[in-house]
Amino acid sequence: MILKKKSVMTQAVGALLVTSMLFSCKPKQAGTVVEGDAAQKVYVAPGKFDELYMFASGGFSGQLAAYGLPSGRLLKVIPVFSQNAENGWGYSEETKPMLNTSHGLIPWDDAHHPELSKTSGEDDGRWIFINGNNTPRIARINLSTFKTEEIMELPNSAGNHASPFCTENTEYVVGNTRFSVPVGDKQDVPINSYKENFRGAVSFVKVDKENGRMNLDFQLLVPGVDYDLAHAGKGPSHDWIFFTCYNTEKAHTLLEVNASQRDKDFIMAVNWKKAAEYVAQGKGKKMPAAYAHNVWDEATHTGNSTMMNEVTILDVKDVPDVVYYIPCPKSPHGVDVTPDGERIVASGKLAAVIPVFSFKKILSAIEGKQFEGDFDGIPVLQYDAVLDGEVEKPGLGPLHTEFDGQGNAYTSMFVSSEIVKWKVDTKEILDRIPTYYSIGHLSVPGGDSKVPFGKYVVALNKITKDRYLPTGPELTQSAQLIDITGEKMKLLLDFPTIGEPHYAQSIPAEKILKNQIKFFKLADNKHPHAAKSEKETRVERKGNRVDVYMTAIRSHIAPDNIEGIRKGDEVYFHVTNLEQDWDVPHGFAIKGNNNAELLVMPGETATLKWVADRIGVIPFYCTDFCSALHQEMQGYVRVSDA
Ligand code: CUK
Ligand code: CUA
Repeated sequence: MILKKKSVMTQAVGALLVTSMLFSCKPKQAGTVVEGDAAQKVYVAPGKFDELYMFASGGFSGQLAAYGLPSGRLLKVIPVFSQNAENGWGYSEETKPMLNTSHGLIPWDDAHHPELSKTSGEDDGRWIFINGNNTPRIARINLSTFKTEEIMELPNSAGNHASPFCTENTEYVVGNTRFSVPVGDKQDVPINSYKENFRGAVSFVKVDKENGRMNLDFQLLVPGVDYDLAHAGKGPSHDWIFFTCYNTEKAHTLLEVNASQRDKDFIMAVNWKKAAEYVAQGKGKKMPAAYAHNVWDEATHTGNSTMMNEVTILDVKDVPDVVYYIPCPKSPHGVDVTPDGERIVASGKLAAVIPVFSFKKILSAIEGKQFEGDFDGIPVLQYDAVLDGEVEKPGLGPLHTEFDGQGNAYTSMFVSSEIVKWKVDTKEILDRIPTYYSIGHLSVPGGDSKVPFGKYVVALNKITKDRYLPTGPELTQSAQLIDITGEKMKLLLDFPTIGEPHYAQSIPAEKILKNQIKFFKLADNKHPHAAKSEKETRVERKGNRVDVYMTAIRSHIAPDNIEGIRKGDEVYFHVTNLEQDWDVPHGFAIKGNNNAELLVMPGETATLKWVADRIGVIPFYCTDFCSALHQEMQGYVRVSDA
C-alpha cells in the first residue's frame, strides 16, 4: 500500500469537532419561526390529495412508510423486512417465505435507503427498492399495489448499507457491504487478520425491465475496508457508480479510534459497465454461496423462497480499469451526483470542506495516469487533478447532498444541525436554515435524479428533543418540510415519522396514481386453496392437517360453523375475499392463535395456520369494520377430544 502524503487544503477540524460529532449541538435560533403563510402551504383540504408521495425508510422498524406532501400525513406503513401484525405480513402462510434467508425466517431488519426505480435517470414510479442492513437484503416494492414483491439476500456481505442505489435505467440495483468480512472457504480466521482476509463485495442485482424481477448477476470483490454509501452516475457518467469508504486504515477494532486517523479516505469509482462486460466475457468465477431469493407470485398471491447456492465473483485484482480511488477528506459518508452527471459531491463527516469532483477530470486523470499512488494495487487519482472545487466553511458534519435542478445543492450538516444551500457552479454558500435537530439525510423530491422536481427539501432528523408532546423516554422521530422555491429556505412543517427515517424519496403523486390497482380480479386468482364462491367452501382433512376453504363477503364468513376438529389438529384457514370493489378488505382472527390476523384484499386468498390446542368451542371473526353488518361476520370452531 503506497499513498503519498500530501499536504492537503482540507484538514480535519480536530478534537473539538470529533467530540461534537458525538454530541451534536443545538442551533441557537428558536425553532418555532415559520413563515406567515406556512399553514396555507401545507394545508391539504379535506377530500383533497397531496401533491407528492414521500417514501421514508423506517430504520430499525424494518419497514417503509408512505406520506403525503406537503401535509406530512402518514398514509401507509408498507411492511418489508419486519413482521407486521396489522396485516399479517410475515404471519400468513403466503407471506412467511418472503422473510426467508439462508439463516431461516428472519422477521426483522434495519431499513435505511428507499430508492425509486428510474427510467432515463428520472423517477418512474414503478417500483421502490429498500435495503435490509442487518441480514443483507434488497427488497422491491410494487407501487401499483404498495406491496413487497421481492426480497434478495446478498451473500458475502455484512451490513448492507451502501444500498440499494439504481443505475440510470435501473439496469442494476447495487449494494455494498458496510463490514468487510472473510470471503470464500476460509471463514474461520482471526479477527486481527482483517488486512489479509477481509474483502468488500459489491452486489450487482440486475432488474428485469418488464416485471422488475431481480437477479444477482455478479459480485465485484473490492479491497477490505468499510463502505458507507453510493450513487450511480447519469448522463456522461452513466457507466459509473461511486461509493464512499472509511476505515481505510483497515482497523478491526475501532475502540482505539484508529478508523479516523487518516487525513483522507476514499471515494471508490466503479465502472460497472466494464465490470459487467468482463463478467460477460467469462472473467468471473462461480463460487458457492447460500442466499435466499424470495418472489411474490401475483397469480397465486403467494411468496416463494428459493435457496440459491452459487454466485459469480469478479475479483478486482484480476481485471484492469474497473475501480479507481479518489482521495476524500475524513470519513466520507454521502456521495451524490449532480443532475447533469458532471460532478460528484462527497461529504466527509469530520471534514471542514465539501469537495466536489469533476467527472471529466476523473476521466482525464485516468487517461493521463495522474495517480498519487495506489491502495491495495488500485490506482489512487490525484486529489487536485480531479477536484472541481471545495465548498468552504459549510458548517459542521456534512452528510448528504441533494439537488433542485436550478443549479443549487442542499447539504445536511449533522453536527451544526442545519441545511446549507450552495451553488454547484461556484461552490458559493447561498443560504442556511437550522433543523431540529441533528439532521441525517435530506430529501428533495427527485433530488438524486436527472430531473429534480424541487419545491421542498425534507430534513430527516435524528433527535427530536422538545418538538412534540413527550412520550416517555423515547420521543417520536421527526421530519421537517422546508420550502425551497424562494431565495431563502423557509420552514413550513414538523411531522412525526415511524422508526428512524434514514432517507426518503418523494415523487409527484400522478406518477403513482395512474398505476393503482384497486382490487384483484377473482377470476384471475390462481391460489391453490381459493374458494371462488360460497359453493366451493369446504373442510378437508388429511391426517391431522385440516384445510378450511373459506370465503368472506359482506356480511358473512362461510363456513361459519365448523365441527369435527380434534385437539392437536393443524388447521389452515384459507380465506378468499369475494369482494370486487376498492377498499373492502376483510380480516380474520381466531381466539388463541399464536399468529396474527389476516387482512385479505378483495379477490385475494390468504392463509392463517392455527393449532387447535384445547377442547372447546372457539370463536372467529372479521377484524376489519367492513359494513353495517361487520359485527355479524363471525363463527365458531368446535374442537373435540382427539
Ligand atoms: S445513513 Cu442515516 S444519516 Cu444509514 Cu444513509 Cu446517512
Ligand atoms: Cu368483513 Cu368486517
